[in-house]
Amino acid sequence: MTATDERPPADLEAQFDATIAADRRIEPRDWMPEAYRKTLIRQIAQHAHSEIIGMQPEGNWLLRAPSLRRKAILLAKVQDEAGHGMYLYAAAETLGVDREELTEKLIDAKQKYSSIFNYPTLSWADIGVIGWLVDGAAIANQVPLCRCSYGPYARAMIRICKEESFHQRQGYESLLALVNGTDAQREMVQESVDRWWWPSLMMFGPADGDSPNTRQSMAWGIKRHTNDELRQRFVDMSVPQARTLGVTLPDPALRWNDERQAHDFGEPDWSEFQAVISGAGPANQQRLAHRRRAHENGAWVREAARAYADKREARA
Ligand code: BYC
Repeated sequence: MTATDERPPADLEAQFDATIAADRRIEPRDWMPEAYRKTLIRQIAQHAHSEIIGMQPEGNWLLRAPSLRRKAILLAKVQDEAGHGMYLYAAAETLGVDREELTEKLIDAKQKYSSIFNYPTLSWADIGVIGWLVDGAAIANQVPLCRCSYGPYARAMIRICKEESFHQRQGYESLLALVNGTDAQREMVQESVDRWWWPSLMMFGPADGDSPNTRQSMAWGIKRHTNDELRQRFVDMSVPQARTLGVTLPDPALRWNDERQAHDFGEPDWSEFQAVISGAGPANQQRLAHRRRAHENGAWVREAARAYADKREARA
């Protein structure tokens, strides 16, 4: 019996169901339904691609960071994102795909990556705001994934979340420095928040009523909360942080609802979200072209590594 057999003996299916019901982890050696495996590959690959493409908007400011200290921090963060991509591709490989195949799908635009990385980084404040809002949203979304039912993904997420937490703090700290600076610096932060707030809310995915995958992913213990639940958590978390920074979140509908003990907020522009995830966002073409070029430029490294591995194997 292999992991991909269509009709498992009833006991294997029962064992899988019992593992999920008891909130234990499914491991690569365990039988799993094909649809569970495919859902995980889809989500983990999309997540890995996001980490790798996510290096581009921040990498854009490496040569223009305002001080050596800021440059060193940003460099470390961008390198961390590469590491996250690697952990995640490794987790996907335990499901029987290889990263070469996943990379091909990314550069052929056959697999998605997070919508957020299709927006340009236009000012230095964007780097702080990405740390605060984008990494903040990433944490809200990813902490529950540490309890995902698939063991290798859950374990990768524990490590990633620790690093994301540092990323979020460095972003916030960098914004604190700017808002305590000149008027021009404060304006730069506000202008950046105005651009990144709504795309950050979209990171959580479509509204629950329009999310085809949530119900099944929650039944399998892959997702632990719906997209709207996590979006709400993120809004509630961000409002007091915005107050401390002295910035305004660009949503006239945003207000505390005493009855719900949560903030009410406006609706993201879902047509913009659909355009961005279908390849028509402001930087989609540029991001994929850059990734494609990097892949082609790295061909000699892959060839050399392969030749070296073959040589070692022949010697052994
Ligand atoms: N962008 O049924 P739904 C990071 C797609 S990296 C693009 O709700 P699901 C970071 C979705 O894939 C951030 N596509 O889907 C890195 C589906 O399309 P397909 C990445 C999106 O999977 C560097 C369709 O819309 N984080 O944090 O149940 C620096 C319907 O959606 C998006 C992860 O990947 C989107 N925003 O829920 C800083 C976390 N949203 O595949 C930070 C792991 C939805 O059917 N992933 N789609 O063609 C998840 O938690 C879930 O996959 C999502 C979507 C909540 C994103």
